[in-house]
Amino acid sequence: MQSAVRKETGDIGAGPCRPVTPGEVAHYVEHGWVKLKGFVRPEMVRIILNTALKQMGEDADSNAVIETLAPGVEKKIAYFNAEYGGGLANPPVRSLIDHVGRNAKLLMNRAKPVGVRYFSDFYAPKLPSSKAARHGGNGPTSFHQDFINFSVDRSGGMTFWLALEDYGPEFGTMSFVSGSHRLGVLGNYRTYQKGEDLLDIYPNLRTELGVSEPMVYAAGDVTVHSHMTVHGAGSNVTNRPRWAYLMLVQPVDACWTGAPAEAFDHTGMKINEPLPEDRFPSLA
Ligand SMILES: O=C(O)CCC(=O)C(=O)O
Repeated sequence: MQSAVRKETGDIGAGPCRPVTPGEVAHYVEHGWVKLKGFVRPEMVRIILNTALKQMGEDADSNAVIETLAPGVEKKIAYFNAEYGGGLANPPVRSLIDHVGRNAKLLMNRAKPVGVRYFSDFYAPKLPSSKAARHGGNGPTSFHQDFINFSVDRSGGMTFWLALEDYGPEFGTMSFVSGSHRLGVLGNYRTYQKGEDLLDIYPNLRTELGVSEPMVYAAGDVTVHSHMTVHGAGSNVTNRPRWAYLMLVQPVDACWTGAPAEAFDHTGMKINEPLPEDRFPSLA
């Protein structure tokens, strides 16, 4: 059943990206994901790609190796080589993150509107599968949901996935299971057995909901997915990295559950309280 789209989108002003349209909000509400063509301006895409190249090298594999994210949680995953983006401290990128927050508020579409806060930003290059990689990140992205990894007490969070160059399916672009954002929590990808993913555990999703074609992105295109939406990607079978920059937001009233968090350091945080404003600023 499609929820009603509750808010007017309106003009959010000129900036590093365009505003989402009412049609895009309706698509996100119905399917749990949406593609925003030409969302980020080319100058901003260039700034982000240049910063990523400086931090990670042309091969996207020259950044420092970090072994663990939290006790018992390995950083190395097949999906991509994640590197913190530091966007809040970089004025032009901070401006993009602020606009992402304002657009996320429109997409979130809560009946009683709430604000949106920054959650994280990182580069997520998928490395070529034909080459050895110091960080991993050169495999497929198993079909999964994000929500359970984030240790927050409510859904509503979403990821803006920005393509920094033009990429088709051969680079390992994402597919989405439309409508899966309404299914509840389906497990943590870290529990999957080797070679298994969420669609092996819940095979009915393929037939009952269907899996989208892998996305085709031009530089500056964004897909937004709810942290409840099942998504995955193939390997990058080209000979160069697939550069993406991810900006994640949460509803402002989301509270830390107290579970050890792999996405952030919970030092000083209080169980059942909203994420602290100094590290997770309100954006909209
Ligand atoms: O970039 C990918 O291949 C996967 C991205 C992803 O899993 C996410 O944004 O949650």
